[in-house]
Parts: sequence; structure tokens; C-alpha cells
Amino acid sequence: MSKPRILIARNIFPEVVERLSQHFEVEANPDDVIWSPAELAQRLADKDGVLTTGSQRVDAALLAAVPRLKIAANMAVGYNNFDVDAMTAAGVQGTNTPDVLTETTADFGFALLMATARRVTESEHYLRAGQWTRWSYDLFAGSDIHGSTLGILGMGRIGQGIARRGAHGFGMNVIYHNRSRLSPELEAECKARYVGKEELLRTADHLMLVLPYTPQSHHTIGAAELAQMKPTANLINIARGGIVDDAALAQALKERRIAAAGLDVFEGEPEVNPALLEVPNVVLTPHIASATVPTRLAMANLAADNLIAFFDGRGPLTPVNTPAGRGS
Ligand code: 8YV
Repeated sequence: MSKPRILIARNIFPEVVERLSQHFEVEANPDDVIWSPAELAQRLADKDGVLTTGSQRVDAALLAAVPRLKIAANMAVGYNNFDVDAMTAAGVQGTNTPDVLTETTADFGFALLMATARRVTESEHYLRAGQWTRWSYDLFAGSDIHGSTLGILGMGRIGQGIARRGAHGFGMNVIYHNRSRLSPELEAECKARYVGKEELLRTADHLMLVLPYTPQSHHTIGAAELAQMKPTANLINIARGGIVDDAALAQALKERRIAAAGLDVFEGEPEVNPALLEVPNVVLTPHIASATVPTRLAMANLAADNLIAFFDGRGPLTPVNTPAGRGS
């Protein structure tokens, strides 16, 4: 029997490509070309499966053009690049990579929080520019982390990891808001108190966004929400671009209506709103929260495991939908 055919839509670890080659006829993308939707459809015309990253959209238009495709395995926990309803309707399986990146991403949330509150990159730029000539009492004075109030919006696995770090590592007072409340056991473990969104916005010294991006969470933080925050507060977004109205945030930062922001994700990334590049009180990183070598390797391997298990007939390990399945 011939092997199923798969496309690996972006360049990934050679050892994972090699592993997949033992199970499938593989078309890889070693030059890491970002294909247009039409090019992607063309390459998928004769494929049974695809390993995607956040940069490929799998929607009704693509699915209509690729009738052979049975599974899209995303190398990401977030899957807002999938139109899950369209995939389910077309009988196409979707999978993601939860758990393997939780702790690494929570670590980075803290790195960004600390860099933002303690003005790490802003002060480094000043030093590199040769502007440091003397000590002064308020030179890059920022805000404290220990003992402050950490607000978390979105309390899934990564949110819980951040809560644990804040409460147990830094003695922070942790509050959170989420669609559903955690169990009393989990709340106790995370030392986190459930509050309404308004209280979260009004009282957090550091507000961490860790919620999924959906049409409902578009611009969860806009001008009105920023206006409710303390002028001394910091905002950290490690979730998705589009959850924050970046133009409204840049304006609030410029007018110092909040103290600072740390952003790993952007509306329309890799484009970054030019107004954000103009303000000094923002730490900007290029969507690297899960980027450690072991974690990215674990993500690639889990995406590969999903493809292998699916075509073995064992069923995907971490599905995001339960389609009836396409005929072969
Ligand atoms: C990915 C992410 O690196 O897992 C996610 O949801 O945002 C990142 O870990 C990115 O989506 C590329 O696939």
C-alpha cells in the first residue's frame, strides 16, 4: 500500500521531517517559503495531510480546493488559523499542540512582565546609545513585581502556570477572570481569586493576557478598557494579536495613561503598528513565547505524532474537532 502524502508547510526540525518521511511521502519546505493561499492549495491538491503553523489559514476556500486533505496538524496550541466549523463540515480533522509548551510560555510571560515592569530593554537602549553618564534617584525607576497584584485574563493551562509563578515565586496577589471559574482545588493551588473583568482591569498592577483569539475576544482590550486601568499598570500580551487594539494601546502608552506594555503578539503580525515603534515604554518581541529548542521540538513532534496516529487509525492525540471524516 502506498504511503499517505503530506505537506510540511514551513521549515521545521530536520529530525522531525526525517521521522515523518518514515511514515509518509513528504513534501517539505526547507527554504521556508510563505506560500500564498493559492500556492498552498496547489501544493495540497494531491496531499492527504498537512503540518501547519500559525501562518497558514485552513478555511472553507482552501478546503473546497483540496478534496483529498483529511487532516491539518497545527504546530501551535492556538488554532485561530483554522476555521474549525468549516473543517468539521468538510470532514477534516484538526489537531494542535497543547501542554508541551505550557511551562515555557508561562516562563516567557514572566520574562516579559519583568522586562516591562523593570524597564529592561528601554534602559539597555539608553546604555548602548552612550547616554548613561551618572546615577540618579529615578533613573529607569519602574514598578515592583513582588507583593503587587497580578491580573490574569484567560485562565487556561498557561494562565495557571503564570498564576503559580506569581503567587508562589514572587508573593503576588493573583486575581483572574475567565469564561468559567476554576475548581476550588485549582484556585487554591494557583492561589488565585476569581474577579469580574472590571475589577481585574481596575486593580491589577500587571495585567497578563492569555486568552484564545476568537471573534468574541477581538479587541478585548481597547480604549475603554485601557482607561479603566491604573496609570501605573503594565499590560502584557502573550496571547494573540487582535485581542488588544494596538492603535489604542500605542496612544495610551504615548499619553502615559498606563505605565508600560510588553507585547509578544501583534495585530497583523509580522507587521507591527508603527505607532508602537515610536513609544519607549513598550517591550516588543517577535512571537517567541514558546521558543526554546526543547519546546519547539516537542511541538513539532506532537504535530508529527498526531499525523502518524491519525493515519495509523489510532485517532489523533490532541484533536480540536470531531469530524465525520472524508472518504479516501
Ligand atoms: C507558535 C503559539 O510558535 O502555540 C501557539 O499558539 O502562538 C506559538 O507557540 C506559533 O503559533 C507558530 O505556530
